[in-house]
Amino acid sequence: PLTSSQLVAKEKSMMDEKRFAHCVRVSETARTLAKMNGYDEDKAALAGFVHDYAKQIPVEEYIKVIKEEDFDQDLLNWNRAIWHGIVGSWFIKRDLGITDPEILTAVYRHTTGDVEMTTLDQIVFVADYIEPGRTFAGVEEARKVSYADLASGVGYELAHTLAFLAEKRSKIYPRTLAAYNVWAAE
Ligand code: DGI
Ligand code: FE
Ligand code: FE
Ligand code: FE
Repeated sequence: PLTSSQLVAKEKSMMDEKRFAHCVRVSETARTLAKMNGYDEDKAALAGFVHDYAKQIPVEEYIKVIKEEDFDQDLLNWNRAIWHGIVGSWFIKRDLGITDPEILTAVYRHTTGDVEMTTLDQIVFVADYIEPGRTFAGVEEARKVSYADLASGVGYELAHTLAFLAEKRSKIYPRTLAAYNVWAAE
């Protein structure tokens, strides 16, 4: 395993400064949410820090890994927005030596959500959405809802992400839709 300064240096080498600053803010927000929800703060902070580790890995490298490793080949029909969580957790294990399944699963699920989400999954999913650098319409409401009740924050985020994607006529990943049905639909 890497020392923490090696881990920070490796992550920094993988992304531009804006993305790195986002990861730091998600880490801090995840720590706050962990404190409020009785979860291990250091673990939440680490999961938040690494959640977008793989966001800027080249598309060709993703395609190679999806083809050569044990991934659902349907992933080839998607893009980095979907890959960087699902395949990103594989890169994090390989490059950062993080093996804690709770952290890897939280990264795996951080973009789409899932039908089942642990407390850490919810923390990373919500922290990514409400970190202080986010400025989209509705983010203040998302913060209010999420700090009042974490699971309600997950529902708010899924409902609004789905509406945002549908408005653009983007393809909805089936797991995003399944998560919406569990966490957001009445
Ligand atoms: O990596 P970030 O930008 O910090 O945030 P993210 O990983 O939560 O989301 C990245 C993008 O993925 C965001 O613009 C919304 C999009 N996304 C989430 N679910 C789906 C999706 N895009 C498509 N096409 N389909 C989905 O189901
Ligand atoms: Fe992400
Ligand atoms: Fe997210
Ligand atoms: Fe993110």
